Amino acid sequence: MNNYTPRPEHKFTFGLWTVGNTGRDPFGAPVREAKTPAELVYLLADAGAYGVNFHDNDLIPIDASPSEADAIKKSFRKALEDTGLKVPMATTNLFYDPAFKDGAFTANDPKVRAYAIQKTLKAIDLGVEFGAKVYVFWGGREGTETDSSKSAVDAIKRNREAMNFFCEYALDQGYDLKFALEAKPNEPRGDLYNPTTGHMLAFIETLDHPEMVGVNPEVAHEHMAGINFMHGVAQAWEAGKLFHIDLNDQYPGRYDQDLRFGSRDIKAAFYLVKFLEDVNYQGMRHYDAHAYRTEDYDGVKDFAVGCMRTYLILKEKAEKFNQDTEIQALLKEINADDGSMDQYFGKYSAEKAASLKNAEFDRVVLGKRRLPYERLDQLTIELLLGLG
Ligand code: DIG
Ligand code: MN
Ligand code: MN
Repeated sequence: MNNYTPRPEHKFTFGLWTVGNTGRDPFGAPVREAKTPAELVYLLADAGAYGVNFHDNDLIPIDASPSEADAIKKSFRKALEDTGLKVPMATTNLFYDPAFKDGAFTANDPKVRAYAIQKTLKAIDLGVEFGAKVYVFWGGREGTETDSSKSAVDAIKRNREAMNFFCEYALDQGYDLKFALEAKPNEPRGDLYNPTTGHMLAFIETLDHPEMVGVNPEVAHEHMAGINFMHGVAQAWEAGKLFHIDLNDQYPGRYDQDLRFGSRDIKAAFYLVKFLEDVNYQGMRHYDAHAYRTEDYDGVKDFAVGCMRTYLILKEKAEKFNQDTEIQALLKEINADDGSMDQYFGKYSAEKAASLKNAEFDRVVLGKRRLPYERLDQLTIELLLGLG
């Protein structure tokens, strides 16, 4: 076993919908036969995953009878027991069924909004039944094609009312559950509400129980918005709101590709892994991605193993970065601080402001200071290329 063999302590998880993706796309039929939830659990265990997540209807089809649902849950539970895989997260499919064509919680039709809340309450129960501690909300249909159709303020209020209801439900049921909101700028709707993690962080602060609600940032979604993913993750973490994370990859300016982690922007993936490891992030490393449509199930397993191997390889690169003498010497130089400015930082005081206003600065000298970022970045690139 080498450093790149996934182990349970790495907390790598996958959704049933990821390795269960049959390759259907808007221009093509499925290329892989569907596997049962139980079969997917064995596949993930074989790949080295720690856990498996699901939308309600990944596990229980929306039209399943009670006896069919019981049989599916029984075989799924046996597979979990056989393999030891956990179910850290669950979520609701509020985007596939035609009922949600105009959204779920933000739909104009109050019957759809009520049905979406009912479906989510039942899906929360199902997730908790299998041990989920994080519940994700991705509003795939919460948006518009034409803004003539809906007030953006009404949409915010409907989303808020729904989230407040779920927080009260979890408290009422005594569930040990945290909620994680996942942003995306567009697709499948023309424009989605709460399009980035930043919007979600602001929305959370308007809720009745903001302490119960965090975010589930996804690499592809922030990349679609042209945003530095690690910066958004760092902001969420610093606010104590990084409850979950969706790892994958994405070419800019494309539809949501949900590519294998690190397969497109290895430098961005490195900075993300370095951040998560540097701050000792204790959450799941969840892959919301799927194999190329060209793959058979051996290729699907290659995809899953590749997601985890790349994370572990970049984890080792981050350790080398932190130990590299030249890199660390440059960082020491760049961040040199003689402490002479400490008198002006921190909490405000009138004395501090008066003193700072009288201080003298030579901005010409400040502007001439050496900042060897080119050398630092070249060393980073060479580390990633295997020279370091
Ligand atoms: C899409 O990126 C969304 C759905 O797959 C799911 O609701 C959520 C959980 O990872 N991500
Ligand atoms: Mn996605
Ligand atoms: Mn996702």
